Amino acid sequence: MGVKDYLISRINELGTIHMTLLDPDKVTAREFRELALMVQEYGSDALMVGGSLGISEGQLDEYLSAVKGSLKIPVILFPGSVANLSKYADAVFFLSVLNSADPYFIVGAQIQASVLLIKRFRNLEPISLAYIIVGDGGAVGYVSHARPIPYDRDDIALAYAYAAQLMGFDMIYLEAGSGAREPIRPRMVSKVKLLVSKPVIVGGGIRDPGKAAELALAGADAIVTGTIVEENPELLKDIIMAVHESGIKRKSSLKRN
Ligand code: 1GP
Repeated sequence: MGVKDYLISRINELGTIHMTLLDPDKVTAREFRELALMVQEYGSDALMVGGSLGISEGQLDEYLSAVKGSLKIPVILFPGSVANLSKYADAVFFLSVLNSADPYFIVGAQIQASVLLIKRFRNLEPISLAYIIVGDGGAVGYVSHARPIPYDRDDIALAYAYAAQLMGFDMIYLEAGSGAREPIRPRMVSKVKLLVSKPVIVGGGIRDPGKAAELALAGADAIVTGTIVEENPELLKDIIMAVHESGIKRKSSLKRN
């Protein structure tokens, strides 16, 4: 089974899945391996690898080759630039920053990356992703020249998400930015989910189980956490549990109605 199909089947099974984002630039190769094995043990459903401020291909290869073979969960690249590809990953989020003001981040980098995917990284499964930046936006918002959607403008987020679905993206990511002071609001997630059928991933600034549960109950198909794994692994365990429990709760209440 491909990675996209795996993610969709986990979402169908659990209601909401959890993915951990690790930034190789913030940890050593050894820490990376330990953290990757730990999040798998805690029940995270996939490992995303990337960062907005530069990782070299050599560094990615070094870090990923050290975990290849020991991980059962898929490794999905979450590239901040075209240099962030590695043959040691299973898939790549082929992302377009839909609300960037610079066409390079919407389609320019993707053209460069697709040449690399055709010529050098044929084993990497591309999963197309509409990346929509909201609120704080964090480093990724700054670097990709995004015009972040205000936290309370559900209507604008909805317009972007529906456009993304019509354009044929596999998945939609509502991103508040790594370390955001406030995560995406549950109301925005539930409105988007009412309209779109593609999986909706939510991330940025989620650092407690309560918030993660609210977002899962609002309909998020996947919750991403990054920073917390470095800061408080025990809390990450509780977040993963809260995501899965709330996802299953939402799923069973949908079945009843
Ligand atoms: C960033 O959404 C992710 O792309 C993770 O954000 O580091 O705030 O968990 P955090």
